[in-house]
Amino acid sequence: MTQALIERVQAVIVDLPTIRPHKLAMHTMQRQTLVILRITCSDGVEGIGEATTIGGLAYGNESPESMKTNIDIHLAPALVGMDAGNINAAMLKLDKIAKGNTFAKSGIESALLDAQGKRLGLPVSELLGGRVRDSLEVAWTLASGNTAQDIAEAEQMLEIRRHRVFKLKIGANPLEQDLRHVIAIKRALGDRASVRVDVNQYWDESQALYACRVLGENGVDLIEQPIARTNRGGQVRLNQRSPAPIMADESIESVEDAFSLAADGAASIFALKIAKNGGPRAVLRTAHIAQAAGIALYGGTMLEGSVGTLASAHAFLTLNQLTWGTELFGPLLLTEEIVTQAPEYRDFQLHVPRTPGLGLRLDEQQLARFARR
Ligand code: MUC
Ligand code: MG
Repeated sequence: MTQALIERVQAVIVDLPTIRPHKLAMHTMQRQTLVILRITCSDGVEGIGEATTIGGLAYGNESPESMKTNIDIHLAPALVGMDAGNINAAMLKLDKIAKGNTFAKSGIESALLDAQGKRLGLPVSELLGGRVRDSLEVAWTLASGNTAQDIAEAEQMLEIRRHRVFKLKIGANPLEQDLRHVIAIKRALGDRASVRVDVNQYWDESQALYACRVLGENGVDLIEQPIARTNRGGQVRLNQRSPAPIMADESIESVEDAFSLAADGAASIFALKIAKNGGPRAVLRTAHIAQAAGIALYGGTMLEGSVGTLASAHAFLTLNQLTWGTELFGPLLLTEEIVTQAPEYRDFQLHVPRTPGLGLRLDEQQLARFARR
């Protein structure tokens, strides 16, 4: 096979409406903004990827606009002319010229994997060593901000067999109000569903010590990122005392963070996100650290659209133990698609076909319609 070179790297900002406002502690989403990567290669193959965050700069330290600027000005020129099939060399070069920027790098790594998969006729999961499953359990986030509406939404998801695991976004309201909200939802759903919470760092340690006990005693299965990522001592103490397991999310901003969290014993579950690590290959390095440390795994999301969701899914399909399932529901939060065939959700799972690359094609009309001008 002749060598294919990277000819062009494009980043397109796309704004898509959501099915309802999505309330997180730090931000209420009225829409989602995706950064779609297109990498054109000299053999005519195009790889697609996605670099997506939540709420501009409210969640992570890259915004859609900064990702596009950094890709256009720094990352794309460094890649042009490189061997498109040597993903190691390409990502090492990006690590050399750009510190951090894991969201942008994740979109690029995904697009290079998609291109190589298409070139070789292999799904990305097979490029990553081979899948050990074809589908993934998918949780749904209840985040309407209203207890009765959240219960009705959960009942509907159970009824249509789309989700039986629910994550509740809390932290912004007074503590007792949030606790009442969670307990009411858990009581309504009972043993028919797993109920978990994500505090997005909004409690201090004193609140978390109390709240984790109350939630654990009321049947909540998992507590995600209760306190600030910077309070490592507090995370270690909570991990020892909470009756419900503690999951690290924002605490992991890199593979190195994952290592030091594991070394400190600061969480018993890791939320894996391609964006926080620098791509589908990078996230597996975090997964391997967790596995070696006896930390359980959960397939997280930055609420990506279909491209980023499938890039994550291909990586997660290669993991033997995914004890806590995934939350790869991003496309279902959006009212519009930018790929020709939407990912398939049925029987509580996301089903990932064995088509080459990520297995997706961009819908050019939809992309043009929603691309930011
Ligand atoms: C987060 O913090 O986990 C994941 C699901 C959701 O609703 O928000 C995200 C972000
Ligand atoms: Mg989270």
